[in-house]
Amino acid sequence: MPLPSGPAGMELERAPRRTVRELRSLFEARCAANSPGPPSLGPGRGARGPSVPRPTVTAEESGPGPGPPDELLGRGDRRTRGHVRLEAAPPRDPRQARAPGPWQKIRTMVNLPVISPFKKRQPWVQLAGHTGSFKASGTSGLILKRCSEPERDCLARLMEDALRGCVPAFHGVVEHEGETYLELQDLLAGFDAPCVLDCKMGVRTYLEEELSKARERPKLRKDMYKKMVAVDPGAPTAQEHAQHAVTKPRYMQWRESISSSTTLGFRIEGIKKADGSCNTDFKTTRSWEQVERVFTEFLDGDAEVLERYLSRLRQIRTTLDVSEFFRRHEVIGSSLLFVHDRTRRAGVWLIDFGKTTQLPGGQTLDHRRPWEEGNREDGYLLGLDNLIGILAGLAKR
Ligand code: I3P
Repeated sequence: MPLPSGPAGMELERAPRRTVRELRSLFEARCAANSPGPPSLGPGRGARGPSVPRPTVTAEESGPGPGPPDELLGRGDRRTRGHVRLEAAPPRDPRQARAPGPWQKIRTMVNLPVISPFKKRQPWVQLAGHTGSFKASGTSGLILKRCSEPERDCLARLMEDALRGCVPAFHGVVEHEGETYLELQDLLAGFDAPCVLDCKMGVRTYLEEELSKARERPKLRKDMYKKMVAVDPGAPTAQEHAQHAVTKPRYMQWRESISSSTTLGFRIEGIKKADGSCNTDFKTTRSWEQVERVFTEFLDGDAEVLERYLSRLRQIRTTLDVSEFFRRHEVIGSSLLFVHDRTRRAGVWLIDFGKTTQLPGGQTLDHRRPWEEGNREDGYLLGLDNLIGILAGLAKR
């Protein structure tokens, strides 16, 4: 792994006391630009139902972030601080095991609980995706993400693929308070006040399946119409204005066209800075130059972090070339998560596989050809090459 090692954990920083209502409005506003937030956050995507996988991977292979203690990785129906383990990953290399600290360690997780985990459901900060998908794990270095079968199946396959060091380690499925969760490596563990950027990959953010369903049974979305009008009152057609609603594919295609998705093959979804401030206002960040400006601000002039990101992106690029998983899946709605901190530790991971779909009957994709309905291309490599081009351009300055 080219990722430098860093501190394994941090002491718990208690967030200032706020009422639940304050917290909810603060965070459900999805981190309006420059609003103060808790020290870490990340992406999260929706969940679509329970289930049961089984793979494992070492923390070493998955980049920074400690793995769970071995005693929590045994098989069977075990309880771990309120979790029932439905199925566990096989035992890992004992060198990766870490004894719990003398007192509660912070879990700088992709989503950080504002107060203490499990006492009650807490608001979570997310840069993108559906809210409420994450929970603290009872195990340091891990987080829980609401289980969706497609994502569980992808993660299980990824643990057996060349890409397994490029995604969060998947430790199995647990149940907590009647809900089923994926137990995942906390990618922010060990970072010191991490800066995080979520970049959604691909020229397309909806499945072909969603398109055909919408055609068969058009479902009108008033919420999406509202989001559209908020950005551009002139965007809806006369009919959409009259209905005060748009279909989901129409909204998603419009989102792709006003951002860099359609042209560059990726878009920036959100950024969280070291001071906790977040910005998710990138809907119209579209051109190469606009994206350059966002990365320049995110990197804050740190050439070393930039080099680390570039080298990690190139490593991911090389790995994608040999990944069977990548060849055989339509990768939709997945992000690259960039994380660095003031110690200049830096990493990038592929995350969010809820809409990543295995192709039928040995079909493969090249992830670069233009998408035409039926060919299922996603433009992932177009996006990755452009991202590498943008960062390489910045490195030369
Ligand atoms: C959302 C975004 C999500 C999508 C969600 C959209 O739009 O495109 O990716 O979820 O659809 O509302 P925005 O970023 O502009 O808020 P999926 O990727 O899971 O489809 P949803 O509202 O149907 O969940």
